[in-house]
Amino acid sequence: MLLAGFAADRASELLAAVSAVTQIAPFRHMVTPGGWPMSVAMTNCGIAGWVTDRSGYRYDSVDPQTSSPWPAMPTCFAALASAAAAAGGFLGFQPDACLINRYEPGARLSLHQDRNEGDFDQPIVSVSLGLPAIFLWGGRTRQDRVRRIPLLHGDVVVWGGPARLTYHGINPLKIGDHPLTSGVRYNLTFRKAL
Ligand code: MD6
Ligand code: FE
Repeated sequence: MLLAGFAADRASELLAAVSAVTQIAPFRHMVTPGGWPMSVAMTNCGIAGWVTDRSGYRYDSVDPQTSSPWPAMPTCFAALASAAAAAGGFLGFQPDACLINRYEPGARLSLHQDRNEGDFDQPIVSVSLGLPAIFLWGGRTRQDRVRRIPLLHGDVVVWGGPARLTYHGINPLKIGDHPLTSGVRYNLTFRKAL
């Protein structure tokens, strides 16, 4: 479910919290199991963080770059995620992990499933901030045809139930200038990882 503009009125508070998190756990280009640095810069907050390196994808309670726990989830993050999930029909969603993605022009996320979480009955809540992007929404297999859905500043996608393992991705970001984020797009994806 796309909740258009659901987070728009809280965007500056959310972006201030992103800035606070990234002073403790900086954005970095993680390496895929195949050995290539990702074009999207990532960090996490919450009790678990999604990481990738040569050994694979996993959730880790410690930031491998600092050997410290990930920063706590900001209160405004958790509140938004629960409210959006409820608006999407998932009552009682309490995320324990938030992956924060930063896209610069040209950065992309190839088609993937989110399947490192423990409980596929829990939805994912995804928040777009800053520059627009084209979201690729496929089907249950990589071969299914893909729809292209523009995601704008403040949009929230709530994703669960039969759609939980849908293949998805983000097209290469186009150059732009946004009043709140200048030349980048941020995406917050909230999960129940553990
Ligand atoms: C992004 N989002 O929007 C990347 N995953 O930048 C995701 O990969 C994603 O938006 C699972 C559920 C929702 C998402
Ligand atoms: Fe994903």
